[in-house]
Amino acid sequence: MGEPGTTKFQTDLRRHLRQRGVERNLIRIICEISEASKYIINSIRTGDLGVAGTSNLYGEEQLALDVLSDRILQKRLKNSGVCASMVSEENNDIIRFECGGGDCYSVAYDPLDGSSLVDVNLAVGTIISIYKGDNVLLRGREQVAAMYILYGPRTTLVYSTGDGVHEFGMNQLMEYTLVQENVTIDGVGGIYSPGGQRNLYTSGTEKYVLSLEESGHKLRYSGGFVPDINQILMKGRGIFMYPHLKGRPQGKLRLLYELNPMAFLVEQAGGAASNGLMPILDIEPDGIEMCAPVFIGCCEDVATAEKFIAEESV
Ligand code: AFP
Repeated sequence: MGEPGTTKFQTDLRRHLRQRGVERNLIRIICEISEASKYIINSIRTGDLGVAGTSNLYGEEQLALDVLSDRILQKRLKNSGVCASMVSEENNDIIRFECGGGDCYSVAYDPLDGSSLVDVNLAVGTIISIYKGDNVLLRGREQVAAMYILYGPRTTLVYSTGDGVHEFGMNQLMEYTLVQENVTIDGVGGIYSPGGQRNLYTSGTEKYVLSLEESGHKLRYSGGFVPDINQILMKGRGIFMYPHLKGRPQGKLRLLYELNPMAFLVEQAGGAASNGLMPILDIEPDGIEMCAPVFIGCCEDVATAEKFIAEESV
């Protein structure tokens, strides 16, 4: 709850982080990112929807919004004075900054995940992974915080610093105020989000999806990782997958800026995240561009996925 005399709905992000005893410089990083999101919102609503004429390290064509969102975040992190290094889906290299006294942090981020959905007015998001020190090429288990901002009908911010998952909504003054604490994934069933081309699914994944449908799971897939994961977190049940595909054994989603932060949040909420064989958070990254298959959501559904994948490899 908030301090006496205030309801928890008046608890803003900075106050909440202080109440939870988060380290001062980590509060600074998280609040800088929340401020950056206000400029990203404006660029989504008014910005150029065209291409930037460049491509990212995956060879994917960049949109002007990708580049603009990346620049907004990069500037904020650099000016924070407590960011030692950062890596973005939109850049080819790790960028290093001079870091002042005190604790420093490193950030891996996807500035505008799902940006190709903006021109059809679907929800998109910013995904953030934070490590202590000057290295981001670490297992996801080493993260000290993860967060995302979801630009949908409402703008919401969800974060965890390892002490539960907490949701904030943006009010009319563009401030983030607490909506709910300790979001949990404790149900079974509900929805399933099957990413990737179905005709490229391996036999184990295909059997798994059929089992989900037979158990009454409803298909919910927007093509945006942030809204699709947010739906599972806020409903407290369900499973998202972007599996290994025939001809694409590592799937599509990026370990550093998409899978690790979401796996951190989902595990903090009592769920699970696996590449089909092992927890996402235990994967040793071999480079900033590393991708991995993913099954993420309620523990039971993830365990069932691993069983079908194990049987397929026999
Ligand atoms: P973009 O950021 O290139 O739009 O990709 C979004 C994404 O990385 C993730 O948000 C979705 O879950 C996934 O791609 C959707 O991929 P498919 O379009 O292949 O289903």
